[in-house]
Amino acid sequence: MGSHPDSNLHPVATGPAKAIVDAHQQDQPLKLYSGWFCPFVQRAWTVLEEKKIPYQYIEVNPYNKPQSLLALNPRGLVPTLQYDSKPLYESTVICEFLEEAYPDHAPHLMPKDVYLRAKTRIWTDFCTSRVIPAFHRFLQFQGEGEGLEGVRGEFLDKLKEMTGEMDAEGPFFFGKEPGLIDFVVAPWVMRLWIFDHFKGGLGIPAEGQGGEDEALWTRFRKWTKALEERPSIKNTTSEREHYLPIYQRYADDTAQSELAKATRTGRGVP
Ligand SMILES: N[C@@H](CCC(=O)N[C@@H](CS)C(=O)NCC(=O)O)C(=O)O
Repeated sequence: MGSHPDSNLHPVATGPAKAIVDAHQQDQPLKLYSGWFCPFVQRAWTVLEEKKIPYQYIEVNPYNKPQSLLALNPRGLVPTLQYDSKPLYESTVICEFLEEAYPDHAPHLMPKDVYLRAKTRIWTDFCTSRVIPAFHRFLQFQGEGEGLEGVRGEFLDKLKEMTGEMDAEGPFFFGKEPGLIDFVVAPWVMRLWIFDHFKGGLGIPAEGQGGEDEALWTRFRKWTKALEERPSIKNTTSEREHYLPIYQRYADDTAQSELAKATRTGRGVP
């Protein structure tokens, strides 16, 4: 485990996320075992921040698993939560749990409307089973030309499909206020810049150039802007330079087999 390439990743949160980490070092009954770089962590972390739930932030490297993490979660994944001395894991489960366990903490992120609650779960699953895999197929694709356009197009299709489900006005997925679905997808939206860095651009048409998809891309931009400006999301994000070496390995093809293995065993990769 110590030999995993990411066991050497930057050890701590930086930039805006550092201030939040520093402010959550005090002992609390609720503990978040976290990796600053992990998008699955960011789902749970933004929900804790949104709801101003008291928690203690504990940085661990899940590629160099400390006993304290393994004792709570034998698979050693982050995020892992310690609640009342009991362990909890799986980011989407944690998000729903926080919503239910702290009913007095506003904002309420699960819609009141039962249909929108169901829709939250459908698009949460779509994010996990469609958007994230397409994100990685695009990032890992080697070469240029038609093949690259193919994986890029496939990823953009997933974003378009999801955008088509949003409230027409927004700016958030279901309207004026953000909900759980926004925080479930936001970590990958916050990482879209890596495609500019590694793949010559994400490829979303410039304003006015979207043809028949212009309205969809306008709506998508409105959504991403609202996410990027949301303090809970902005302030749980670290400096770009420290994410780069992690994504570099996927973009360089050196992490193909890790991704395949992680996918087979139901784990995620950053
Ligand atoms: N399905 C999990 C995925 C969490 C996950 O895979 N986290 C990664 C870091 S981004 C991890 O802990 N990896 C350690 C490992 O694969 O051993 C969730 O949603 O919480």
